[in-house]
Amino acid sequence: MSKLRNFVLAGGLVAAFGWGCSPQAPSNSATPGPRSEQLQGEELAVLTHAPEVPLPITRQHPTKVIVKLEVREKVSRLADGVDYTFWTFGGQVPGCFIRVRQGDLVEFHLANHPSSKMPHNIDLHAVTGPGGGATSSFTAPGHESTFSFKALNRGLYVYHCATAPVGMHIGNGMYGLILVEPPEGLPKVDHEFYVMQGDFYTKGPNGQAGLQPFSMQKALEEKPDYVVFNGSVGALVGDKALQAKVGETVRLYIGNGGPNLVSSFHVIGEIFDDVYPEGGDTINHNIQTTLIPAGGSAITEFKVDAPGTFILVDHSIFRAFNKGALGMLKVAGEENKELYSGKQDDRVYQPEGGAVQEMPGESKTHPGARTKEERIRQGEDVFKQVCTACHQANAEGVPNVFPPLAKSDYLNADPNRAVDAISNGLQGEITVNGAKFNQVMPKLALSDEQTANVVTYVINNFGNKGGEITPEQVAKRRK
Ligand code: HEC
Ligand SMILES: [Cu+2]
Repeated sequence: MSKLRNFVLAGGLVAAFGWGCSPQAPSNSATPGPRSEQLQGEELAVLTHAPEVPLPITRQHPTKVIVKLEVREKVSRLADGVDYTFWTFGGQVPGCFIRVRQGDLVEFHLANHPSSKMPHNIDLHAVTGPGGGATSSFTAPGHESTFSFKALNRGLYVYHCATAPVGMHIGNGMYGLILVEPPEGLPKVDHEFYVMQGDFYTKGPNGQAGLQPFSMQKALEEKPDYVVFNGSVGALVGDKALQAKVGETVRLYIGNGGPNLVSSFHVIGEIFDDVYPEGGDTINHNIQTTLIPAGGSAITEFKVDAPGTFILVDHSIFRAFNKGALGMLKVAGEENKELYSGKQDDRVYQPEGGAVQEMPGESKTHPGARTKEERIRQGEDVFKQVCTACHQANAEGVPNVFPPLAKSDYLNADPNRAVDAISNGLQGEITVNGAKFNQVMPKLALSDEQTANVVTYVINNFGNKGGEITPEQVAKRRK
């Protein structure tokens, strides 16, 4: 008999975990007995907040699993400076991860906190029965409902609220994942993580500060202002990034709550060795991008072979770089130059044997700036063509990923830092206006003239302190 179960029978877990999800699953040192498909005993499910996943089930028999999940309506951060009233299963978006074994009898308790304004319910896609539990679990604020279901089918399933207006309840964050593990369990891996995408519709446009109400109109038009992993912009970046070491195996349980968008889930610089498409049984191999339907899931597995930061995205790429669907997996360890060399060489490319080719008339349209004003004007073109891709058109950057050039204390301390960043690239930790960045800016192939112009443009705009950088200064610095 498992330690965990003894503990439950003594009433310990109920007191220890109550209604919340625990931040991390407790260690489970159960010794499995002989396998049986007879329902035996009962236990309280340990639920976790994303990105944690409860430990694999080592039980060799089905049991009665008691799940206690509490709905809370809660204001929290959607993006920097932007708050939102989330409706949650367990206090966070996505809802707590539930892990049961195929054949388990699940006794589900849904509580709706007295502070809620709305009734809520739950439709678990793992349920075989009308409404997936929805009608049996309709719960007014300050009430608790109970229903049971048998976990007949193995797989990774979405659960969500199905109270009218359904789209609004899901759109406010009411979704999560339940894994029904096969009796033999899943192959052992070093790390399991829980990542769930969702789209959000706010009254103000992306980035507008303050408490943003839900926009029914934008939701109807399927035009989200935010598309995020784990409930907010930046939930999986910086020191909240997923972590692993070179040589380890990683399993991602990925869900998509929608309410509207499907996700083209991709990890930049990684290939999924195995994918269980749509969370079912078949296994596909060597996958770059896997499609996750709204109200659907996928399991991906891969070994991390190279160190570095791997970016999780919805490859509908504006969602990643402009609406928030971006996370990180940081892999620590030794580089393997045979596997991935890094940049080996960079030289001037001169086609047609030597002289740099010029378009006729090009030298006339770019005569070189004679005044500071001309320099600023020409620098603006370079800025729009080159810098905005990362630092954004308003030079505000992207939190945790691209630092702001606007009012940048880092840049204003010495404008030559911009010249150096363009000439040599920039990487390693820097602090800009109090925020830490640890990313890579590639070196850019700009002439001395273009570099002088764009830096002069930047330091004379976006609230920066002014000044001028000339091509001569750039040339000298580059020597
Ligand atoms: C491919 C994306 C990318 C492009 C294009 C790019 N940068 Fe950067 N830049 C970065 C990243 C990432 C950092 C932060 C590097 C770090 O964390 O060490 C950065 C840092 C900087 C910094 C120092 C930090 C700050 O905010 O003051 C300056 C200055 C800068 N870039 C200027 C420019 C200029 C000017 C251009 C256009 C000519 C440009 N960058 C183009 C990605 C980019
Ligand atoms: Cu609801």
